[in-house]
Amino acid sequence: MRHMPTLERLPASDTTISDDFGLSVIEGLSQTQKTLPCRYFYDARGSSLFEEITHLPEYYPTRTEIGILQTCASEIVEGFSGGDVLLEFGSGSSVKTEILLDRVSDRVVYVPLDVSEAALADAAARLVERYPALEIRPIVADFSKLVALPDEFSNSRITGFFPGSTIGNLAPKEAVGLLSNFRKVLGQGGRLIIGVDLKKDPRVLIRAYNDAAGVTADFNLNLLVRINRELGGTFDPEAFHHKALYNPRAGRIEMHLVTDRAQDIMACGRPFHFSPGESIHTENSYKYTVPEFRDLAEKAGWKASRVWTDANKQFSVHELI
Ligand code: SAH
Ligand code: AVI
Repeated sequence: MRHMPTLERLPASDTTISDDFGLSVIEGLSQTQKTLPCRYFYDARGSSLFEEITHLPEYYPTRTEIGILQTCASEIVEGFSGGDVLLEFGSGSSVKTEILLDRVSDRVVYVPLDVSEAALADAAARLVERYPALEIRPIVADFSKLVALPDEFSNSRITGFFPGSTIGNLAPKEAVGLLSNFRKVLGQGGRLIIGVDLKKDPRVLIRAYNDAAGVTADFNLNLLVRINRELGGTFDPEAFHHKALYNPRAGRIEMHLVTDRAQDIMACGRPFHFSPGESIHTENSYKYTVPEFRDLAEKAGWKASRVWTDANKQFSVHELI
């Protein structure tokens, strides 16, 4: 049995992941429209609930993107050679990565990067067994705060991989900033393969974020459980319910946690008041058309190159160079 790779923490981010949580909660719950950043969904339970979401019949993005990758993976990895690096941002379970790795013949280095230590550890344990020749260098970090990669990669050719439409969880302006920073971090000769969910019939979108089994609701409510555990919160998760809506003007799904009654809760040692019907806005999931996304990528300094979609134009995978 091979040893588990050690999880690396980048100097710029090792203090930010947990320490930022309290500050973000205080800031978010102090606003008129209360908000919480969606990156905090992913504690161990949140990562496992997300994994469950990806198998739900209503949640089409994962299986659709997998289908696309199965058809274009050989084109994506063409030209990979020994020592090249595949760096996955928000790698989660790394399931989609296997589609690429299965088609690479040379020895590449795989760098999964995620805020969720639990997801990274599970994925690395599976991949070391499945790919005995693969070098894996997991990094625990917030991709929005990346300054530079470890020095050892400074002379490597790096392909960034950002599947899952995680880019949609950022507002378009922030998405431009993130993609522009990824371009800097990936360096000369870097390219990015990115999955982007497409605009479609809002009924399909709403179903995907309102599954009948209630897994997305649990995923959303788990954020309150995490605040209670890690920040001394006094939320009663049963006093809130999950709501997902499509905002057509912004082109995004919004997830909220709504309370029907007045409540006073404590978190981080501070009081927060909720009026009846008030919500916490916990996530946006922006949807794009192919031209809209190509424009956004070009605003970030990338050249939009190849693009692959499924036959029903539900999801897209872009190559940015
Ligand atoms: N890439 C996988 C997982 C997508 S879920 C897939 O396509 O199925 C989104 C992943 O991004 C989660 O694993 C979450 O922990 C991670 N994530 C979310 N915000 C992040 C951030 N700011 N920095 C690093 N990882 C983040
Ligand atoms: C990770 N991200 C792209 C998912 C999405 O679809 O926005 C997270 C998610 N939220 C609810 N369901 C899935």
